[in-house]
Amino acid sequence: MLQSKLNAAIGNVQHWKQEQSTLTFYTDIAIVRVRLWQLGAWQVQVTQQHEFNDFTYAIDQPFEDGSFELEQVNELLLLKTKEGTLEINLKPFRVRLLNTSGNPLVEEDPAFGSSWIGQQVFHYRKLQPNEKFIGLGEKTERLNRAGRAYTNWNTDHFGYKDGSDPLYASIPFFMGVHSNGAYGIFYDNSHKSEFNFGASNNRFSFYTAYDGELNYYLFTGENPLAITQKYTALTGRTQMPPRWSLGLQQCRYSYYPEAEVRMVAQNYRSRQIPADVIYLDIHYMDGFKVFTWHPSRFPDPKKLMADLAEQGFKVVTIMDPGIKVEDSYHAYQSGIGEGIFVNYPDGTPWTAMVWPGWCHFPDFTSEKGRAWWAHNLKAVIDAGIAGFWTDMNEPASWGQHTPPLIEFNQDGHKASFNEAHNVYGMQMARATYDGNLKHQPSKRPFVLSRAGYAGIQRYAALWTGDNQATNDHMLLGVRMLSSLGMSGVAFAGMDVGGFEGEVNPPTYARWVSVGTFSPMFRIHTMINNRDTEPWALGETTETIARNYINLRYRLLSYLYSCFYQNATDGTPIQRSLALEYAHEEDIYDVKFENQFFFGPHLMVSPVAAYKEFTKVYFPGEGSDNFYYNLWTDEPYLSGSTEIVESPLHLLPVFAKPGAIIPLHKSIQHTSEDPGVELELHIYHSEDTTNFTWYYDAGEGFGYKSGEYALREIELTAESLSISPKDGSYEVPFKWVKIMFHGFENIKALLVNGKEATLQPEKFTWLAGLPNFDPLGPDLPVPYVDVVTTQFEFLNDAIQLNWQLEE
Ligand code: NBV
Repeated sequence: MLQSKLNAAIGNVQHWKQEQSTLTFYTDIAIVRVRLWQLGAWQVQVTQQHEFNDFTYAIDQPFEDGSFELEQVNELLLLKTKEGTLEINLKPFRVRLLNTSGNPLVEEDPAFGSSWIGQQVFHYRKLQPNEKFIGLGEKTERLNRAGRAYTNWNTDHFGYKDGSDPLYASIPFFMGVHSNGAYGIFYDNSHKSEFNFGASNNRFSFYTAYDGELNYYLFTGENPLAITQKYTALTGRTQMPPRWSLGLQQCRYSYYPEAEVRMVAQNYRSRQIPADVIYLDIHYMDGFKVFTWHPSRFPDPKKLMADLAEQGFKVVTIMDPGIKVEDSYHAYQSGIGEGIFVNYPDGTPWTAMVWPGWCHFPDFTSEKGRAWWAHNLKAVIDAGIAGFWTDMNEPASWGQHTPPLIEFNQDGHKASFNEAHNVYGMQMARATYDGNLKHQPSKRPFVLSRAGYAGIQRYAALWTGDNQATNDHMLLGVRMLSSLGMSGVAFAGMDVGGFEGEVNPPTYARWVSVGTFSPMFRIHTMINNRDTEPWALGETTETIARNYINLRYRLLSYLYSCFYQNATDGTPIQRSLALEYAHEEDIYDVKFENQFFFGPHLMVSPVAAYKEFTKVYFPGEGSDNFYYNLWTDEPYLSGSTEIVESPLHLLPVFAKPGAIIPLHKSIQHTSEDPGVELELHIYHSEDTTNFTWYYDAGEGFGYKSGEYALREIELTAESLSISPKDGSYEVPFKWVKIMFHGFENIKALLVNGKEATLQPEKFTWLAGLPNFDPLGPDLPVPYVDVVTTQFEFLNDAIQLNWQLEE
């Protein structure tokens, strides 16, 4: 292998060959393999070794050939598909991806292309005019990453700031957008890598990995959403989570002893604030040793879990990877006995300091290590624990400078720390996921991980780590969740209320409102901080929090349907406006970049607690349709910018034109009966819109053999159709009530061909706020005037038609 101190360019193609649909190029100093995956990705793999490294944790499916037409024009190869052309220049070797009109979407820098400095590989891409860069998973800063650079190296970053980098998870996938269209690139290499989007230069953007192959996948599609869908076809999608994990989750560092846990549960129920999950942070363990219980704090875990289950609570426990070096500790003994720890090259285990003291670390990259972990989970699951929270799995240890010579099995492909580091956390999550399936095969696993790599979404949800209790952090968290969503990790949340620092009541109230519209909704705070349960910050805060949490529960079937969509095609739950409106410049503006869609039909404009007014951009330039303020039904034209009121109790949320939003009654937890009535809120649009409503048992795998209920809903300005029920699941809802918003003077309503009547109704999304402070401001909750019609929710097709008066 050639190794140069200076830049060594890939050079010219000396010869090339085609075997079926795989092209292999032999350049002056490298070998390149180009192939098309049927799911719609070009894979370009570049090595200076004799063989390609096909081992990856990111992808868990076999390669299937896609088809393309090959044409050679002198030194150019054109690989054509119906989505565009991959153009390969032979002298020197250069790749360009062209759209269907022949314009470049992404092209290697003509001068530098792919090259090396020593072991470090580089990929230089020409900057396109006004190119925007989005994605890259859990990264701080702006929606548009142009002009910035980032490092991928999973890092425990307590109290990080906007601008801190790297954080806990590495997802080397981003998308580029410019006037020729959108493309995505996933660089599958777990070594430390860097992404430079035109930082400190105006000539190119580039990627570099400190070692390993240049192995990238190129995607294109009509918009970034279509690209995210393809990226998740490659790296996998989150399966249907248990419904309870979509309810409110309450955490703190740490609830103990068990009386405190009971008190939290009791408070939720007596105050009628819905919640499903309580977390146990590290103090539940004996000396912070995983798989143990603190004897006096939690003397009878089984009984505690059983009692909490009676109240409708699930318990999730934290799991840290470090296993204490202690002769009498069973996990240490069996870990040593079975040889599952990460070792130095001389065969002695690597030892580092974490919570329990000196620890060894299971090698989660070995089947043996994962099986050992999964086996040990049994006792915890038997105690009634419903889910697992894998923390510190970057892996973190005091000092954070692990000697890189330690060795990992990497499923038979031995790796140093440099290569295994970024996948370690994901493999811990995988071991935990597999252990759950093994010990309770009829339950859907819930794993929440801090660290991750591309593909983590197959095993775990992510949360954004140790944030700070400020408005800015709340908004930063929103951007991070939107970025994670477009990078494949749809099931994600942030510490609501903030982890580091003391939250003030208004910030907390606003954060709970925002958390209501996050894919995962978990309140958490740091040890020694003030309490941050919804009742701990005063009555006004409690009432606002209750209002939004109730709304979260009313929206559960909507949210659950969004998770179904995500499991089916990778569409994120929380969606940056860039996914569908990438070419509208305003969405990247600092004023609007935090806005997101919650599912297909709600748009949220998160705003700092102290702001009573905010500017909102309504995407959809050129359309005559209106968004509707969720609380007031006030209309706003697509493509416009408006100032909207945002008092503390009213987070700006809007129904999209043509929104279809199912609601059921609020419940105290997800195993409670949601009642017999489904409300369907529909909003006027001149265009046809759709929603796939999905429901099932919320637990288990019956849905995989048909035990689900799926209804395709289609709305036009003058009709609503609901497809016959698909699937065998009997939903609790016997009645459906349609609530019309923004339809002017409906007449001649027919339900399944029969004349039906409309009832006027005053509707409110939020309950009223009692005025606790006689001198304080009144907080009125708006009511909207709607007309409604109600009928039986039959399994057959349902068709509504009406006319609108001119
Ligand atoms: O286990 C304690 C915390 C946990 O609460 C937090 O959510 C993690 O991100 N953990 C980190 C360990 C250290 C916190 C200073």
